[in-house]
Parts: sequence; C-alpha cells; structure tokens
Amino acid sequence: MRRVVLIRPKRDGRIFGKAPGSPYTLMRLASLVPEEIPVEIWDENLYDLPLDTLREGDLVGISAMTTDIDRAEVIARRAMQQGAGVAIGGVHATLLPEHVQTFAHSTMVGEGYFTWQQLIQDFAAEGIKGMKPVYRDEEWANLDGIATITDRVIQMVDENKNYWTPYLEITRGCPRNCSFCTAIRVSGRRMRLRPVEEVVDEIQRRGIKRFFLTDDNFGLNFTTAPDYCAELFEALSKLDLQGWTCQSEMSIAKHPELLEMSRAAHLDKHFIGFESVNPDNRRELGGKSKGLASGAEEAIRIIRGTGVGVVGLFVMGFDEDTPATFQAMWDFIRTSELDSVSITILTPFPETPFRKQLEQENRLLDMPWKYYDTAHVTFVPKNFTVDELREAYDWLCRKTYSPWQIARRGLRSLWRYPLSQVGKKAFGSFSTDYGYRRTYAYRNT
Ligand code: B12
Ligand code: SF4
Repeated sequence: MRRVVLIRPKRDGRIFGKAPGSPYTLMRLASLVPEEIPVEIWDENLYDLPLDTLREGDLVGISAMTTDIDRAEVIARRAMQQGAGVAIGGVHATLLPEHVQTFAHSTMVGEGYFTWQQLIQDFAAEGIKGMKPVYRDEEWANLDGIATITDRVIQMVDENKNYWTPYLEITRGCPRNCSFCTAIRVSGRRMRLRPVEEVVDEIQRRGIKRFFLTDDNFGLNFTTAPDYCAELFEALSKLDLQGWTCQSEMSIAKHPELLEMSRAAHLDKHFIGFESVNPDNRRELGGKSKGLASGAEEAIRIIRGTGVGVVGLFVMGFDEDTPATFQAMWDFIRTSELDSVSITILTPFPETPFRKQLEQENRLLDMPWKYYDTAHVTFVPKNFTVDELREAYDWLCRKTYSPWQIARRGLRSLWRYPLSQVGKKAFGSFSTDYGYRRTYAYRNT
C-alpha cells in the first residue's frame, strides 16, 4: 500500500485567500490511519486536485454530503481509472448507499470509526480485491477517546494559515426528528458527549482561537445535560479564545445562568433553528419551536440580554406556507434583533420523513443532487407553483441580504461588545451574513 488520500470535493473555493472551513471530517479520519502508512488530505477548496498522481496502491477516501455527491462521483471515477482503490463515506453514502455503490469500490455507511480501519487493513492486505462493496458502521460509538486528532494531521493541515473557521465536535446527536432533517439518521437519536478534558486538549494542540461546533443541536444540552455544560464552560473560560459559535434551539433562553457562563467561556453566537414563523408548521419542528414569532422574539431578547448573539435559521416552503408567510418572515427579520439570518428552501434530503411524503404524493422534481443545497426548489410545493416559490424566495433573500441589511445587522452585532473588543469582533459580525449571501447566490448557478 502506497498511501491513503482523503478528499473533500470543492464547494466555495478560497475567499480572500483562505477556504471558509477546515476539513474537520477528514482530519478525524486521517487520524485513524496507522502511523506507518502515509496519509494526505486533499481539499479541492484550496487547489485543483493532483488526480493524475493517483495510481495502484493508493487508497482514496472521499467524504460527501448529498449536494457534493455528483462531484464526488467525477473524482471517484477518475481515481478508479488511475488504478486507485476508492471508498466514499459521509452523509449521502450513509443515507443512500445503493446510489454510491454504483461508482465506488467501497461504500462506507455510518460514522466509520471502526470500519474505516477495517477497510485500510483489507486494502493493505489484498489491494482493491480485498475491498468489500459496503462497510456498515451502525453502532453509535461512545465518543470517549475516539479519532483523537493526531499531531501529524495538525501539522499537515495548517488550519490557521489555510482556513477562516476551524470546526470542532463537542457533542453529537439530536432526538428531535424534525420532518426535513437527517440528524437522527446521521448522528443518532442519543446525544453523545465528548469528555471535557479531550475537548480542551484538542483545542490546545490545534492552536485554534475560534471555532464553529459541528454539533447538530448543542443548545439542547442546556436542558438535557446542564452539569456537563457547566463543566465545559468552566474549562473553556480559562482558555485564551477569540470566540466560538454553535447550533442550538430556542429552549436555551430558559437557562440564563448557563448563558452567562457560556459568555464567559467565549461563546459568541448561537445559530438557532427557529425554522418558521408560521404556527401551522409546528408539527414539522420536532417540538423545539411552536413557530410563533412572538416566542422567537422573546427568546432572542433574553439570549442577547446575556451578551450572547443569535443567528436565526429559517426554512421556507412548508406545505402550510403561503405568500403571506414570506411577508411575515420579512416583517420578523426587519423588526427582530437578530445578529444574522439564514433563509433556506425546504429540501427533501434522502431518508427524511418529508421526502417519503413527497414520494408518496409524487411531488419530487427530477433534479441533479447538486441542487440539494437548500437554495433551490427541488419539489412541487403545495400552495405555490415551483416558479412562484423560487420567486418568493428570491424576493426574501434580496431584501434580507441587501448590503444595507447586512451592514445594519453587523453593526448591531458589533454593538454588543465593549470598545476594546470591536477590532477583534468586526470580521465575525459581518462574515456570517456575507456567507449566507454567497449561499443564496448558488441559487443562480
Ligand atoms: C460542518 C457542516 C457544514 C460545513 C462544512 C461541510 C464540509 N463539507 O466539511 C458547511 C457550513 C460548509 C456546511 C454547509 C452545508 N451543509 Co452542512 N453540515 C455540517 C455539520 C454541522 C457537521 C459536519 C461535520 O464536520 N461533522 C463532524 C465529523 C467528524 O463528522 P461527519 O462529517 O459526519 O463524518 C463522519 C461520518 O460521516 C464518516 N465519514 C464522513 N466522510 C467519510 C468518508 C470516508 C471515506 C469514511 C470512511 C467515513 C466518512 O466518518 C466521520 C467520522 O465519524 C453537519 C451535521 C453533522 N453533525 O454532521 C451538517 C450537514 C452535513 N450539512 C448539511 C447540509 C444540508 C448543508 C448544506 C447543503 C445546507 C446549508 N444551508 O448549510 C450546505 C451545503 C454544503 C455544500 N457542500 O455545498 C446536512 C446534510 C444532509 C445531506 N443529506 O446531505 C447535515 C447532515 C446537517 C443536517 N442535520 O441536515 N455544512
Ligand atoms: S432540532 Fe435541528 S438537528 Fe435536531 S432534528 Fe430538528 S433540525 Fe435536525
């Protein structure tokens, strides 16, 4: 065996010289490769991949979510032509293995903590012949001591030089099962927690000062594991961090003490899945929100009152939505005190209850997977034509991501900090909305 090459297909490329987020998934997987086997991480956001250097004896592992899978297929076919062994894993392979099997030697279903090492052994022993068509890692592994990022990987990636935002996993899982979300199938229903000392050790060894949590719903831990959160915040408050952000739900507003502690732990912003301001959609939201604008406004006020910022995540195009929902959404965005806003179009990802419903009702549009980026309409909506929903979404995004609105929210966000921190916080106060403006722009590609 010559080497292991782990690949992330391109999405954003470089923005002002760096790629937006570090290849965290690949860093964890590379750390599971035995020290005696050379391993490389290729991130197509940073450069054109040197695919012509691949040959027999190379084991290629590609990570892809649904929207990247078409690009992953192109890379996989080329790597196979060059004689390399190809394995594809990640969200899409986990949800639709029968699709991925058509263009990879091995399809890696699940978290890969055990099967990835098994595959490496099989490949080292017998090359492509030894690779099984499917490896299933269906056990929800305990996160203690698993795939600890090694120093060899930390040096290889050079996160501070190449990436704007490092990622970090602290917890994994979400029991909510919202009708449009894959978390329960990809990360599991049970919330799993990494030991606090391992989290601290990883931050220190990686030398990162800012990070975005990969946790599906970190905020739920405020309710289900308050002691763990307190221990974590206590430990992080002692580190020299610039700030970090996480995905959450509005129930954190019921825990002002933990919010205060999180602020001291340098937690800067919660990305909160409010999802909708139409109460008729509450059934779709897994019990985390009632879809009431007044409830969301109150939660935002309480959370921001503790000095922590709020990014509102909203989904448009539910069956109960009408043109009036778009107007209500815009009114809410205009008048609420959000620091940034993400508006996406409901997307029927494989294996979600929403997709199953659409299949039964014959409402799926036949579109390439690359349009599953939450900025395109991929199904026939109920109260709109496809064009009407697209236009309504365009209308809302143009208003929400106008330079004026971005500046207004960015300045409001910056206002939260004491004057001494303004320089340090300026980038983060505007970059989130700028990133969403770019995501929305994919709509036109
Ligand atoms: C960080 C993140 C991002 C980042 C970067 C993603 C990247 N490519 O690195 C950003 C912000 C760019 C992003 C964007 C989007 N994301 Co995103 N994102 C995540 C998030 C929160 C964490 C991923 C992560 O790093 N996890 C930690 C690592 C350690 O775990 P992992 O990636 O799952 O990998 C493990 C296994 O899957 C497996 N594995 C993965 N790859 C491979 C490969 C091999 C060879 C093997 C053996 C194993 C293996 O092993 C790993 C270790 O256990 C996940 C939710 C989640 N918790 O996973 C959503 C998630 C992946 N994103 C999702 C979506 C929908 C999007 C967007 C389309 C929508 C949007 N509006 O944000 C965009 C589009 C991205 C694009 N490519 O165009 C969905 C994907 C659904 C789907 N069917 O594809 C997820 C699952 C969220 C959700 N709950 O619905 N995302
Ligand atoms: S609460 Fe968030 S992560 Fe959990 S199922 Fe709902 S959308 Fe997914």
